Amino acid sequence: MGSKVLIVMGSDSDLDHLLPAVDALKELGVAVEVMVASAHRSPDRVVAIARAARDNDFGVVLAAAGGAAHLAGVFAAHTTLPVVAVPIAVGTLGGVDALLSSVQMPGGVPIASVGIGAGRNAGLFAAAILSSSDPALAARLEAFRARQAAKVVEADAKLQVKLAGRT
Ligand code: RP5
Repeated sequence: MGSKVLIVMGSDSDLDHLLPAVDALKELGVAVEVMVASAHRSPDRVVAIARAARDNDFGVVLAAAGGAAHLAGVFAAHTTLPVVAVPIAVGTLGGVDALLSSVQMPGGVPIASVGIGAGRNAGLFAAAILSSSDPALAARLEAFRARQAAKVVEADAKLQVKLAGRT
């Protein structure tokens, strides 16, 4: 299985929504590359990147686009790697258009999707996919989850102190 995550976005204007994915992957020691390629403005570029992705050692693709988002579906049509859509909120429909475009793929070439603008979750999910064939990454993901759980306990302890102070 490829070891890297490819983040492809329909426009450089999507970048801010994807930086949390980059940060999450770096935190987990996963190599990530980010590219701009638009399914409607640069269709040949999307096809070329998708067809080469497996040979370029990518194991998971995160495809971010807003509006009538079709980048993830088009990308998935040209690779058998798992593709996860990241619907971006742009324009009047607030990302619901991109979300529905992602989750309502007709049968045959499925993609997964995270929530609207959920870049960090997309990064964490990509790491989880890669961890199925990478024990060292699985261990780092376990440690990340443990740190996260500890923060919840810490928040609860602070809450109890605060509530105890109320009469
Ligand atoms: C989509 O259109 C892009 O992914 C972006 O979310 C949206 C707007 O793109 P720009 O007009 O900012 O380039 O294809």
